Amino acid sequence: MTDYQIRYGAEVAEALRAGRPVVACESTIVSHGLPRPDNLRVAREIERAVRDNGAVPATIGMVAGELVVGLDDAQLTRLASADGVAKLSVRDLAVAAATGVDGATTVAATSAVAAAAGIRVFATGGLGGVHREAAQTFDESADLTTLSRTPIAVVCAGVKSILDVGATLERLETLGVAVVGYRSRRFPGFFITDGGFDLDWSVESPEQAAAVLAARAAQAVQPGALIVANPLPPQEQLDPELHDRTLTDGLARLAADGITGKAVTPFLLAHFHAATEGASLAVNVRIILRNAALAARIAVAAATTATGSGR
Ligand code: PSU
Ligand code: MN
Repeated sequence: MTDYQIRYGAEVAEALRAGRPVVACESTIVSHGLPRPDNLRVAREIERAVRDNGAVPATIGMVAGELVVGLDDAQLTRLASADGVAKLSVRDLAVAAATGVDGATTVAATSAVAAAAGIRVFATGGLGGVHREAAQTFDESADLTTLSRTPIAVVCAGVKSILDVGATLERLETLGVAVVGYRSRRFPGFFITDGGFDLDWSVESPEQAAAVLAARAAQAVQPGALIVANPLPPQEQLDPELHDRTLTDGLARLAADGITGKAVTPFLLAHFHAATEGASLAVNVRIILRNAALAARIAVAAATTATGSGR
């Protein structure tokens, strides 16, 4: 039935051949990170934001065992609506293909597949990271180790405070993953503008982010990703007091319900959406659309740079 090769959407294949800007988009936020039915609408809006800023969107996911770069609308609808869509990290990709399932790709899997496809920029919401009980549970997202060996720019709004933010930044340092703020030297906390930690570096424009990618490629020394942390403007963040209350409550429920492993992140995301009665959803959508727009502008700048240098 299949040779297990990556399948490309027609528009994405053409754009990659021509060296036009392409932005990878993640499907786990659609299948597991956002509530239905808003998730499908948001998935389409993400693609629209990429297009409006001059790049071609390539949403990545698995449909009946086929790994697709550039899902079409029917495939996107299926991953947003079907029951039992698997959450796929890198290690799951081959098993899921061989068993023919539907799956959504995490930041780790989306980055790895996008880089293999020759895509240099990826837009998402928040990264996975070090969980709060990691010293006991060893629960650290494979996003971190994957980003240490995957050459791609990931535009995100930092990590949610459901994680241990400080430990996540320490691990990113250890793993050799570059982190720059977008017009900020503070690491964002997803729903909240300031996650509580300083960054060593910032970039001031999409062109400067693209210059980092060009330098990285020319030096050919650092194997890993560039994280571009794009904070929400303070007036658009979730009310910090509501945020803290919801977090405390969510962590208590997690413990009470005995939720562990890969179910932790989706559980806490669903808790936020329910407990804030839509306030966190509106903020979440705003974050993703801003990241998609910035990623597209970086991809455009990177394509221009690459053309200019004759590569
Ligand atoms: N953080 C968010 N929203 C998300 C995720 C993380 O704010 O949707 C998803 C991403 O797909 C990320 C994954 O790669 O959760 C991390 O899951 P885990 O902690 O099980 O590695
Ligand atoms: Mn985990």
